[in-house]
Amino acid sequence: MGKQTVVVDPVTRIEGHLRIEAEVKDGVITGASSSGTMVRGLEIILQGRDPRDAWAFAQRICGVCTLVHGIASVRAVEDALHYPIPQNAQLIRNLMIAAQFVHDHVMHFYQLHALDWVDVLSALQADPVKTAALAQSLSDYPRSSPGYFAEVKDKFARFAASGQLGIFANGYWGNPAYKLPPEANLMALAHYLDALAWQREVAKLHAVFGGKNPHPNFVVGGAPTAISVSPAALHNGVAAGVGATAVNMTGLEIVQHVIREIRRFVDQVYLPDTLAIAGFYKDWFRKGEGVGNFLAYGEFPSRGINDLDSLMIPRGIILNRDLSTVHPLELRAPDQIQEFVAHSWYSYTVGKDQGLHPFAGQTHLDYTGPKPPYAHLDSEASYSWIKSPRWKGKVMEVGPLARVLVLYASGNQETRTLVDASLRKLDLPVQALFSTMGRTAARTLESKIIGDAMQGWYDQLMANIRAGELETFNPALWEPSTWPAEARGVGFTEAPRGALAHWVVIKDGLIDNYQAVVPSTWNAGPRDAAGQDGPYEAALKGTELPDPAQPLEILRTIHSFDPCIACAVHLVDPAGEELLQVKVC
Ligand code: NFE
Ligand code: MG
Repeated sequence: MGKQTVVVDPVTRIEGHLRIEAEVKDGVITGASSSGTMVRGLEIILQGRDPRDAWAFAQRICGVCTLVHGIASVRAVEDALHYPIPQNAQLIRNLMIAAQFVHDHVMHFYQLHALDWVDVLSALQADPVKTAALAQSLSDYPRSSPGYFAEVKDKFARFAASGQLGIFANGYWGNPAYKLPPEANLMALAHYLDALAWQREVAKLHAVFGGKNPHPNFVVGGAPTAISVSPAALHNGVAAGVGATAVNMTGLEIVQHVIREIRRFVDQVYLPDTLAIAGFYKDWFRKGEGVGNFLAYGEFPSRGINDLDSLMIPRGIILNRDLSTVHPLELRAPDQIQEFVAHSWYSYTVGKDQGLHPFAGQTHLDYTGPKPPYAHLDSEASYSWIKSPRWKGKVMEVGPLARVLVLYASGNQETRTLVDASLRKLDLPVQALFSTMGRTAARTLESKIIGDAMQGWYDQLMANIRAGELETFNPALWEPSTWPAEARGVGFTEAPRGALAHWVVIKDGLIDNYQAVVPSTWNAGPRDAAGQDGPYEAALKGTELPDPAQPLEILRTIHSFDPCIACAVHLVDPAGEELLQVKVC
């Protein structure tokens, strides 16, 4: 076999428009280019606006991680103004972020990533009795009877017989890279459908605290909801409350119900499914390794957000897969986090080879590429609307794996126990985490850790309410007349796909500069001025691609990062709307 370029554009079952071009020699990927092919411009739209409104605009960066840009934004403004928020607001934010995490991870596993591992057509060959036996051997999830699986199989068989596979169209069904037996495929198909119904329940938590989902409301200075609960109601459980926007006992009971549903689904379905499926693909714990440097900003404060010791997920850096040391990082230091545009369709006034810290960041669109639709990227020049963030010049992977590694390396006991037990079940060493399947498993494991933690935040919130502590909003610094003439701040969070921060510069009460550096920007960005591959690009190198016309292996590794390109560029290329297309030249 000679040299080929395989183009996957757009990659489907992600958010946004991503193009991958891979150079393939003798059946192995020797180099890859990752390109965000859509451009928006939220950072530009925000200039000149009231910083208290920024969250509502910033949140529209994305419709998947709908809440996290709202959180990063209000935190950035609060940081700039040294604006403390009540503890109840902190707890409500923790619960909202956590619900987003687990909702998003389950959706990624079943709706976006599962079909890289699960051959749904093979489910038509499954024996429902054997499927039930398999499911019951994995967990005590109640929807595991032979009758249930027979029903799902019949429904799917009628669907397939109609000749239209709908949401399951365009898969590489029958590809020999699929390893699950028919019964495991049927079980996963049933859980794909169950996961949709479950997500509808989880979304209610955002509606209780933020008025709606997607895109719940936020407010600079606290939580956008009053708590309205009478002491009598707390004792007899009767719903009480006034005002359509106040959280009452009914709302709090819905939140408790959602937390139970989250934990139940993770324990009974998501975690056992991940371990069972991973067991058939153990070779993928050695593939898609990537850059080996990991970064997490940290999340889930028990005190103020800048009290880093109080973060449940710690902040830190892991270099060269070395779990013996967690390195510190600083979000304000001008020489640590910088964005590069050497291979991006942007210009910098300081020149294209310079990096800029986000406080001094620039968003000047400079499209120099070919007119779409184009045959190939010019990967020697600029080839993406995504910038290339770096930490001290180094390429960093962000996301669930980064967080689980930082938790593990800093000695978090629950994480150690869970990770070690999972690896033992699979008979794998800890180094197996640095891989495509490691990323996927880490997403599940952190869902368990975060879902479990939700009960503690809920109990704390309820204890505060019982003690008469109802404050959710601090009005002290709401009026711009109380603000300094100039202020700047950074708001960080962990989004489902990784470390996220917004940097804001406020002058005379208005936004002078606003820069978002987003998880998928870190992971999907192109090469930098030094020629270092971005994380997607690095992870694809060395991957075997036995059938370039069915690049399932590219999808497995790219999907393991859970790409979101709307986030990554936060800045459409209507001409680019085509179905997944593979070009072999
Ligand atoms: Ni649009 Fe997002 C998350 C953020 S992405 S999905 O998670 O921020 O990179
Ligand atoms: Mg940006």
